[in-house]
Amino acid sequence: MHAIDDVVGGPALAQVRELRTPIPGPRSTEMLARKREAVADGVGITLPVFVDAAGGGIVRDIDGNSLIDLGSGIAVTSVGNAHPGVVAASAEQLGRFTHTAFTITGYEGYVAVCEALNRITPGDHAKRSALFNSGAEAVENAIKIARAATGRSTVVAFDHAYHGRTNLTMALTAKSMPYKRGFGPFAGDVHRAPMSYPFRDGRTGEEAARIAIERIERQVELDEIAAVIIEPIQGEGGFVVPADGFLPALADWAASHGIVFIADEIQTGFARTGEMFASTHFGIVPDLIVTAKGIAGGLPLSAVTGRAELMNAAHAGGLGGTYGGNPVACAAALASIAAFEDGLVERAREIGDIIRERLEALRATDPRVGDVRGHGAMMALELVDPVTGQPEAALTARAAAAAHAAGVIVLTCGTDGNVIRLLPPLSIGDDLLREGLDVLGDAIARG
Ligand code: PLZ
Repeated sequence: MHAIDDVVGGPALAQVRELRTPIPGPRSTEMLARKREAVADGVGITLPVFVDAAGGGIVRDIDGNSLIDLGSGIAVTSVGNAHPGVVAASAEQLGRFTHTAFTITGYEGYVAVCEALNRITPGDHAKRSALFNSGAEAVENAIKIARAATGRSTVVAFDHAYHGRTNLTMALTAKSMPYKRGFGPFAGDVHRAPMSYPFRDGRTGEEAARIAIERIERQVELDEIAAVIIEPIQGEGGFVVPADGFLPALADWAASHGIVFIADEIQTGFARTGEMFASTHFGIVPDLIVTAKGIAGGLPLSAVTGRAELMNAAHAGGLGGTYGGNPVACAAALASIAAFEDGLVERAREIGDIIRERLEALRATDPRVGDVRGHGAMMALELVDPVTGQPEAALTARAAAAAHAAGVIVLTCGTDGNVIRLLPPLSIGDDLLREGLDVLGDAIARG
């Protein structure tokens, strides 16, 4: 299986795009046939190559093709794939013990990750954290905590929202295909409010917030609302950046009615946007903040962090799970957080400047590039018909496919499937990043 070369991931992997075969190559094609016979069809693969090693800004497949990584999985390997510090800390922990169940016998790593999260998340109030495995599981727990703390049941989520694939988080997620169709009935007591989407609604943040609040207040009694949950910059829904003023107005309204304000920073957290957390861009301090993805350099870990009095509202034994806060994932998280604090926030801004300049140049010359938006290393462009303004999903899919064929991993998103998003690992070099952007530019131009 590792016949190509030495199997060296991380920064030791040669940082060059190189295609030795068409994408997918013969070995990946063979593997895809095995996948079809063994893996449920519901589990898709966007770019059907099988990976041999990854690191820096490169993903190398089993045919020896080296692809430029502009996805980081889905915003997960922000510190870099097989980051040396993460590998060393995880390996050291693996050699000591792999599991105890924190709720049976404790270990320091879990406590240290909670201490770190309490320290680095927005706000200097007293905080507590709890650890879980996936983003969806953490969202579920944030809602449990908000309900326990308020004695209320209703949750408000937004248009274009994505919060996961479990039953409650499917209810919170807006888009039907592919996430929800056929999988209902969904959890109740969820109401949806309009999102601020400046490119489409042209509204100020204050106007958009007023409309959202009016809509909520018509649907449900205020003293029944436990929480509002929102991604400060929406991920799967299209990298929608709300207009300035929207999030603060919403947070103020929530605070004045005893409603818990939950920021889902699963995709935006950990240096990704050029701040440690995206809430900071908008000047808000969430009551609860949900994290996952970038937290542990690729190992599964998620968290809920927030005001001590809310976090402590659930009765002893009310929060848990067999694997939550696995010791190896905690060791990886501590190493990742150390790396984020050692210059990666600044690096995300530099990456953002490079991407923005390139995407703005595309927009200046191609009227189909309707909008360029994002912060730091979380940037996107929205493709539209220049005459009608309608979403151009087919062009988006063609452009992404052309980039893939040329050896650049890009992801699409958006309720209408017409957004190309860029989420490079923060370990990518400038040259590789520029090359990836050039390939993407060509792919759009030819699309
Ligand atoms: N909240 C904001 O971005 C995960 C989903 C990929 P899990 N987004 C990627 C897919 O197609 O399943 C996500 C997110 C936000 C919650 C989640 C859910 O996190 O770790 O996938 O459960």
